[in-house]
Amino acid sequence: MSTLAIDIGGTKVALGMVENGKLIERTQIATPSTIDVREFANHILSPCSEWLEKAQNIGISTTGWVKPEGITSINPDTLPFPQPFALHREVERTSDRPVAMLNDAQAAACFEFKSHANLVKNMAYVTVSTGVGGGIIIDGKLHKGSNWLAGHIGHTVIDINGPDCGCGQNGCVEAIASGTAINKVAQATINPTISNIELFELARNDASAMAIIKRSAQAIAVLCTNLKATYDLDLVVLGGGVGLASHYMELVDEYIQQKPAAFRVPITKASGDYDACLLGAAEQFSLSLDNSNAQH
Ligand code: BMX
Ligand code: ZN
Repeated sequence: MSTLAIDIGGTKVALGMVENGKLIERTQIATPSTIDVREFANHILSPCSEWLEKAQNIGISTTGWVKPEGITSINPDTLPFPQPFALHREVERTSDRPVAMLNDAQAAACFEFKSHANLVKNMAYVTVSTGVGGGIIIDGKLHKGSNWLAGHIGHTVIDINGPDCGCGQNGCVEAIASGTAINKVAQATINPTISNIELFELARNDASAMAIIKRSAQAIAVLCTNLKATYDLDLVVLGGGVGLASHYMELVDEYIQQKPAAFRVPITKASGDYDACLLGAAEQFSLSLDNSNAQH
């Protein structure tokens, strides 16, 4: 089976051809700034017209709260979708292919679970990227909640006096640990033009740069122990540009190990690496997981 996979993030859109669970072609573009659904769909499909001809179906994973009627922003600072943004319907109309759509981290959780299914039943995928997202697997199934919101762990509050979050709360994990949050602190305290890649390089021998990264890692460790206390997880799988950055997961693990034993949870890097969400987009057409309620 050939699936055109599309992963929409706050910063970039990744596109790929997935055949029998393997990514055989891949490209990426900057996330379009248009809020017109037709323009958005045309823009993201334009680099892959050849792949589209071969694809039997299209799987989309996207930042945002994905409900049957479309995408809504929880944090419009990550990506301001007008609501509801019925991208799946528009892509279906333009491409004449079946389309399934899920939240990015929920999709990645489904993909990552496949590699661990023999050993674990309860697992969370946590992405630390533009925002902080999550997907939760309980008893081998994606936990969706009553209305597909489940997994928006970036918006659990860990500091009641913490910084404002675009979701309307303050002290959310996302407002402290995300790539956007790290960058905000770095711009204010180190150098107004530093990128997160440069910040990680600088942190090798600069204590103030390292302190910014450590604060993020500590917040993610608190998130992981909170998830352990809530769901008694067997495993947390970490992904995203920040989550996969050099030594970041090791830092998170150091903080987890400082917690009482009952709340410690094993943590590992995403087997799909930076493409876990993209592979998760295609995974919606796999029959191996009960995911039949994805938005079609
Ligand atoms: C935000 C939220 C989540 C998403 C997470 C990670 C929006 C637009 N997005 O918390 O739905 O899963 O960011 O998204 O409200 P990413 O863009 O960083 O991958
Ligand atoms: Zn929030």
